[in-house]
Amino acid sequence: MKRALVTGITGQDGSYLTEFLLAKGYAVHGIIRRASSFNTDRIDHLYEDRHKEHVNLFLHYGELGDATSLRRVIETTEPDEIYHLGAQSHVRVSFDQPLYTADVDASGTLRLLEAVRDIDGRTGRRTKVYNAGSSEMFGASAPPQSEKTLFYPRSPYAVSKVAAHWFAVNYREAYGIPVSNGILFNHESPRRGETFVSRKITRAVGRIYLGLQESLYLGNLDARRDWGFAGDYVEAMWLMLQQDDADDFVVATGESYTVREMLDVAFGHVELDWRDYVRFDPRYVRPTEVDHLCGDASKIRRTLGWEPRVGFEPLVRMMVDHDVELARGERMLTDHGHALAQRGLASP
Ligand code: NAP
Ligand code: F7E
Repeated sequence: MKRALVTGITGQDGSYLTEFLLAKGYAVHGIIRRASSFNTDRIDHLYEDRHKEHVNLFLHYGELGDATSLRRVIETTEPDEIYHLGAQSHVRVSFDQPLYTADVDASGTLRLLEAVRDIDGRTGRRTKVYNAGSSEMFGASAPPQSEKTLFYPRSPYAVSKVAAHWFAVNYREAYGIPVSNGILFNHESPRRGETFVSRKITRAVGRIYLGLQESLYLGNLDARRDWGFAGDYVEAMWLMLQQDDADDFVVATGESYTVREMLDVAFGHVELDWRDYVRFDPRYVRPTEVDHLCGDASKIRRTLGWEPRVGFEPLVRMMVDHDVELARGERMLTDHGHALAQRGLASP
């Protein structure tokens, strides 16, 4: 049985990847952060009591800022494959917390690679590593963006991801660690964090449709993104680690749409006109924006046979359907006198 270790297992991608790996027969170990409230919602449906006989999912406390915990978890779990997904992943927030973002996203990746370098050097193991890179690294470089496109990062998040990318390349070349960089374009799902624009929109559509919210405040509606489905993208991560030689790959659909077009599809799905509800709030505009990302994923299509299955419109409709159901549940609660959680409304 292969063993995988996943950093960021409680995130959107961590949850889809864990489902995928468990279905392939892996034992999956995940690193979670201690929090004052439960932060395992996205993987609760996969978790089994450790005391049962056949358990394949194990959680360990750790932190990307804490090299000792990373090292200890890698030493005790002896993974064949590490999927490094943990990060402060919000671009807007990275302008508010640049040092923290750099520490977790850039230095955190380096801490992980250092642990692998030492442990593999001592034991003779050959641990494969996937590093979660981002299309944000291309930033101001014109589309279509491929593995050959120059990085021109436009936020502390993107700069940190560029550093992590080059740390990974350097550790591959210097120490022979088989680390692959995935350069993934935006990917969304009903499990997407509620402060990213797609989910912020679809949550609002559900609540507006059910009479729980009056308006939706957004920033720049002209930004274009190449939006795919997270469930498709975790397969690409796994495919990269099934190769003998580590390499870097762009993962994208090859189509891009504006935030405005996403509003058309999302509100249109419940027959509402977004112009009646969407308002502008300059708080959501970034000091430096990334205007247009559209990926050229021909390398991974050609060499690993990966294809996206879910297109833009079905993706947005899937998310709206999910969030209308969620809002129905909230509506029932408010009808019975419970207060509605407002946290989604104060989002970056
Ligand atoms: P996400 O939902 O924000 O999940 C991030 C994960 O990282 C969570 O499990 C989070 O834990 C964990 N984490 C954050 N800070 C940490 C720290 N200091 N120590 C340990 N763990 C920490 O992100 P995602 O959408 O799944 O993305 C996965 C990875 O791909 C990230 O590296 C992201 O930057 C990158 N990426 C994402 C996209 C995309 O469109 N989704 C595109 C390109 C690249 P908590 O649950 O406790 O917060
Ligand atoms: O913004 C615009 C915003 O926050 C998309 C992360 O997963 O993908 C993600 O980063 C666009 C931007 O994603 C609001 O200005 C307008 O142009 O959903 P987002 P992102 O910044 O592209 C990349 C690939 C990652 O690697 C990241 O980890 O939408 N926008 N109004 C808004 N964005 C937000 N969040 N909120 C707004 O109100």
